[in-house]
Amino acid sequence: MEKFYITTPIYYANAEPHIGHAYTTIACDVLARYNRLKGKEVFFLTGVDEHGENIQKVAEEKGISPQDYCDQILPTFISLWKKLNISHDFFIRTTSELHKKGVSKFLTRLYQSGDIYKGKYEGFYCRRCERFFTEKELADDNHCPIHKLPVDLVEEDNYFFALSKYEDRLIAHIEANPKFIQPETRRNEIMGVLKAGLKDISISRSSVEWGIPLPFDSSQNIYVWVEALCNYITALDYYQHGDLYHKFWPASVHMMAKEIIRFHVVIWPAMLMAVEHPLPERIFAHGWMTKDGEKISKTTGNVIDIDGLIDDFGLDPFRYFFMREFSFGSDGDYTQERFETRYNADLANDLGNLLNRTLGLLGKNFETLPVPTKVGEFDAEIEEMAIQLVDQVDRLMESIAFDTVLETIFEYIRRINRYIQQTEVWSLKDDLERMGTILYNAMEGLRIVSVLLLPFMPEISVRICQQLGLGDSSQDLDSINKWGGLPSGLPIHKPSPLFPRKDASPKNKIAKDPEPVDESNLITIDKVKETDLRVCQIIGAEAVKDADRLLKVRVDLGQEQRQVIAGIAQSYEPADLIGKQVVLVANLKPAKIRGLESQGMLLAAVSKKSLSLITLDKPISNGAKVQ
Ligand code: ME8
Repeated sequence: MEKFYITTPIYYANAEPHIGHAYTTIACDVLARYNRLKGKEVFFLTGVDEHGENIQKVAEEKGISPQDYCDQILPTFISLWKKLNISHDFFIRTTSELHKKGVSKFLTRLYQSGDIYKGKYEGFYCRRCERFFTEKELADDNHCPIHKLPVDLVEEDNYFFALSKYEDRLIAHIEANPKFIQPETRRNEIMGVLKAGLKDISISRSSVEWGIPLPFDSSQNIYVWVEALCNYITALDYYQHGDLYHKFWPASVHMMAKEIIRFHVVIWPAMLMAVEHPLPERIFAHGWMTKDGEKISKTTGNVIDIDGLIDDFGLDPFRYFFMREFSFGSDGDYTQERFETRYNADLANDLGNLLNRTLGLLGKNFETLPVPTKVGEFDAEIEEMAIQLVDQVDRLMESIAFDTVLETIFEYIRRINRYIQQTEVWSLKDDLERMGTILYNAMEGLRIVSVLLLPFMPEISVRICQQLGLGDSSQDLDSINKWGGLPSGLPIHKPSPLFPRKDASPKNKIAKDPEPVDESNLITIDKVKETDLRVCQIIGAEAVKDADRLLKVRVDLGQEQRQVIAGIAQSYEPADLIGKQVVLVANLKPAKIRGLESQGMLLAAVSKKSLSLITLDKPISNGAKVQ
C-alpha cells in the first residue's frame, strides 16, 4: 500500500494555540484525509515543542516547574485539535521519553559523522525565536525581523555542526528535485541564501537549562531547534529504528509557514545528509494569516475568536473558509465580513440551496429516487464535468492548491444549479421521466461533490451523503471515478438545511433562515396584475413620535399625493429620502398605523439586518405602472 507521511511543525508550548496554528493543522488534516480517501496508508503527525528558554521563562513567571507548565498547557492543544476534528495519527511531545531517546540517538550519530566540533559562538540572538540572526538579517536598530524586539549579542562555547560543508550538496538536491521546496517563491529565496554561502551553526547551549543534554557532553543542552527538527523521526520511534520508521520515513510533506522554512530546507536536510538518512520529499511553506496586515502571533493574541466563529457558523464552514479564502502559499488578511460573505455565497446559496431544492422537488414528485431514463439537453455536460472534476481535484490537491480545489468544486456546484434553472425542472410535472432524469443527475453530481469535499468538511460530507439516501456508507475516490454510482430506488429524504443563513453583520449575530424560493408554488400573471404597483416620488419624510422604526412619508403619485407609514427609520434618515423615486403598492387597503393613516406600502428588499428601498434605474413620470 502506498504511504503518505505528513507533519505540522511542532508548536511552541509557551502559549496557547491560535488561528495560525489552526490554519497549518487544518491544511495538513485536509491532505491526510484526501490521501486516506485515495487509499494510501497515512501517518499524520503533529505535536508540541516543549523545551527551550521561552518555556523556561513562562514557567518561572508562573512559579512552577517547566514540566508542570508543559503539562498544564498541553490540553489547550489537544482540545483545539479535537474541536477542529483533526485526524492526526500521533501527537509528539518533546518532553516524552520517545523523543528524548530518539534525539540522543540522532545526535550521537551526528557526532560520529565527524561534522561536530567545539567552538566559540558570538551572534545576535532573539529569545522569542530562539535563534541567531546575522547582522544583515536584523531589522532596524538591531531588532528581530520577526518579533521586532531587541536582540542580544551572545557569546558562548558551543558545539558546532559543519553546515557550510553541505552547501553544494543542498543546491544540487534542490535543483534535482523541483518539488523539494514549494512554493516556487520560497525555493528561489532559499537558493539565494545558499548561493550567498552558509555558516556553520551552533547546536548546543550552555546557558539554557530546560532541554535535552548532548549525549556526548552533558554539560550542554541541545539547541532547541536541532532537537525540535528531530521530532519528525523520533515520532516514528527512531530510537528502535523499527517498522514504523522504515514504513514512513522519509516524510511526504513537511508543512509550515514561511518563517521557519530555512530550518527545514537547510539545517534539517544537511543533518540528515551527515547521518546518511533519506531527505523529506517535500517541504511546503504557506503564507501568514494576518489581521489588518499584521501577522497573527502569540504577541497579537487571539485576534480571531475560533470558538465564537465555530459556535456561530459550525466547524466545517470554519474549515472551509480558511482553506478557500486565501491563496495557499500567500498571506491572507482575515475579516469577519469575508467569512460571512463566503459562508452565505458558497455554502448557504450554492451548495445548501442545491441540495434543498433538489430534495424538495424529488419529495414532491417521487416516492423514491427515479431511474434516469430520458436524456435531454445539458445532461452530457453535467456528466462530463463531473468526471473531469475528479481528475482536476486530484491534480490540484497534488500541488497543494486548496483554494483552487474548492473553487473548482464550487464551479461545478454552480453549474448544477444553472442546469436546474435552464431545464426549468420544476415545470416538468407533465414529463416526470425527464424531471426524474434531471433530478437524478443533480443528486449524482452532489454525491461526487460530497466525496470531494470530505477532506475539507468531513461532517458536512457525511450529512450530504445521508440526505442523498446513502446512509453512513464509507466514501472513497474509487466510488466517484465513474458516473451513475448513485443507486435509483433509494428513499428520498426531507431536506435539512446544512448551512442556516447568516446575515452579514459585524457582530455576527445568527439570523433566521430565509424561506427558500418555492418553485412548485407558482402563480399566474393574473395574480401579479392584481397588485397595482406605481412609481412615486418621496416629497416629505419625518419620524413618527415614539416609534423608532417608522417614518411618515409623503409621496407624489402624479395625479395625487399619499401618506405612507413605512418601517424604514433604521435604514434611512428622513432627509436622505427626499427626491427618491420608489415603488408603491397603490391598491393596498388603507390602514391605521400608530393612529396615522397609511395609504399604501413602499417596496423594499429586506434581509435580517438591512433594508433597501426599491428605486428606479432611470427617471420616469410619477404614477407610472410597474409591471
Ligand atoms: O516555530 N499564519 O513554533 P510556533 C499562518 N516550535 N501560520 C501560522 C501563523 C500565522 N499567523 N502563526 C503561526 C515554531 N503559524 C517551532 C517549530 S518545527 C520543528 C518547530 C503556524 O508555535 C505556522 O505553521 O511559533 C508556523 O510555521 C508555525 O505555526 C509556528 O509555530
